[in-house]
Amino acid sequence: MVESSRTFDAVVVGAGFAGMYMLHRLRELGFQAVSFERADGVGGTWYWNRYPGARCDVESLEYSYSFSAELQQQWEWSERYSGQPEILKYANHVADRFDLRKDIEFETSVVSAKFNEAAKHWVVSTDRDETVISRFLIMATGCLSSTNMPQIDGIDTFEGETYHTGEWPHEPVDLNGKRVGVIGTGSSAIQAIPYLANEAAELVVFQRTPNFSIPARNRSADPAEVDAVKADYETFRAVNRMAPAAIRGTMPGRDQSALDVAEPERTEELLKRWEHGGFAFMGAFNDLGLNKASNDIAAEFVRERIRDIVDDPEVAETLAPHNVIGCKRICLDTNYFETYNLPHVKLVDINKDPIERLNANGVKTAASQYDFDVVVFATGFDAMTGTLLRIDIQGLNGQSLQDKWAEGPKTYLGLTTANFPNLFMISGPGSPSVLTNMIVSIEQHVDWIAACLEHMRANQHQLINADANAETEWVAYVNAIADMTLYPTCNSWYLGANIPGKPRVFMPHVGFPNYVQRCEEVVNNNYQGFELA
Ligand code: N01
Repeated sequence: MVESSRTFDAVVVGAGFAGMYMLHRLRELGFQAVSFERADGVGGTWYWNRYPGARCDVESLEYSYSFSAELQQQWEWSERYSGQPEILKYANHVADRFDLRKDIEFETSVVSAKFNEAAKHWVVSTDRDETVISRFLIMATGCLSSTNMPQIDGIDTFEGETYHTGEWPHEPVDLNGKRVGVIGTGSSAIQAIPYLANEAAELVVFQRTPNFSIPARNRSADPAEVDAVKADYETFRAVNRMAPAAIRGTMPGRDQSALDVAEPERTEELLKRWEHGGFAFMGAFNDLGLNKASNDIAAEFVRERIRDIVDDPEVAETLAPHNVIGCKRICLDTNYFETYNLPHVKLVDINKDPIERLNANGVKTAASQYDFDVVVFATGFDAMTGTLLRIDIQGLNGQSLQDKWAEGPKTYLGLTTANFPNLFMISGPGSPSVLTNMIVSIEQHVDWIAACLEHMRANQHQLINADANAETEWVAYVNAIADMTLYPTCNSWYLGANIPGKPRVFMPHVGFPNYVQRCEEVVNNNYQGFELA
């Protein structure tokens, strides 16, 4: 390992939307910063997730940076929900516009970061055989950036092509006339399957858990709507930040329980939102995420729609989810359920006919052999902690993050973790992150970190460290809020339930406005819960 003489105020790990904005803010404030990025381009999630049909589930006018008035005025989105290529183009535009590339080192992965107590700095090592020194270490590593490959016997024996949706190749994948198998039916699969079915000669989907999906109703951007938003973008953003998920559509449409609205009005409201498309469906009433009886009404409404759409009643029943709607992140689709009416598309319920193994020709289930040219793993991510724990991060007394988080992530505000001084996480576990519009959460975290660094500089503090008690209370608080909702009732990746052996802890903080208020209170109380030295 080459000891570099390079010294920074801050190392930012990652150059996705979080890393890029962090770098921009640090430079604005006059800090010497570098970003290390494992990809050969910016964009993070939107760099890697190039599977056919990849599209954002938050509307374009909301899913964009707000920090630059000129940027948000000048950039034109072409659709209601942006597709991956357009979002990646936007990320590249931002990198160029703010001249970020000169401080981003691409194709460079951070492999370890060790805190030197005597020198009060981080020693950061990369896979380029270099170590650099930095006062601050800022993890902008993303929540869904470590893919999950299922532990299925014989995966390596399959002689066809395999792809993971989260690491889709950059060059086009030709599926024309091929027999394609898809494992998984989460958001990625639900978006990809209609596109894969368009090309493939045969498509077989292996489903473990059916998922709720609402039509996205994507369309071209409406110039009148764009003009109206741009006429007062600040107010538009401010209103969105007040919504529970920092997404306009998640604001309850009426402040009433589904149980307090009589038929036919109740169904009409759900139908109106189904027709409108998107997350607004879950805002129909004020308690769909809180009250099981209300939730059942919305869930049954969606099951009815699936029965309407899917011709074969048996297939419709297999596709109809029976868990709590919204307990896993709700999916938005374009023609997902319709795809199962195509004669060359088949659904296999692996609860009834389990996958035994992959072999040279394809997938062997208990009852059948399915031969494929291509198998697509749409099997998700080791979410929120996966990437952080793949880096050997050591804090005070050489304690590793892996050891500290062996029973689940422990953070204060989802921004810091006790005994890892001067380390910040952007959208870390314990913050709203994945339950929100990620860009809004990212901007809030970056601004909080930037203000903290300024405060430290102004007051000549060298170290910030979360107090262990404040952290314990925070973890309990995050779980207590989650327990007031229906979130913990299913096997979601929010709980780590998708990864065998991962501790089962609800990781994100439910609610954005209440979280922002807590962060502001901490600052106003002179960084309550932190030791500043
Ligand atoms: O991953 P997932 P994803 N055998 O974990 C199945 C965001 N996102 O990539 O549910 C068989 O949701 C697994 O089954 P089960 C969004 O936040 C956003 O689809 O665990 N099957 C499930 O069906 C989303 O929530 C957008 O029983 C196995 C699937 O694989 C998150 O990314 C688009 C299995 C994984 O689903 C993750 O979505 C795409 C096994 N061994 C993604 N292991 C938008 O913005 C796993 N599965 C629209």
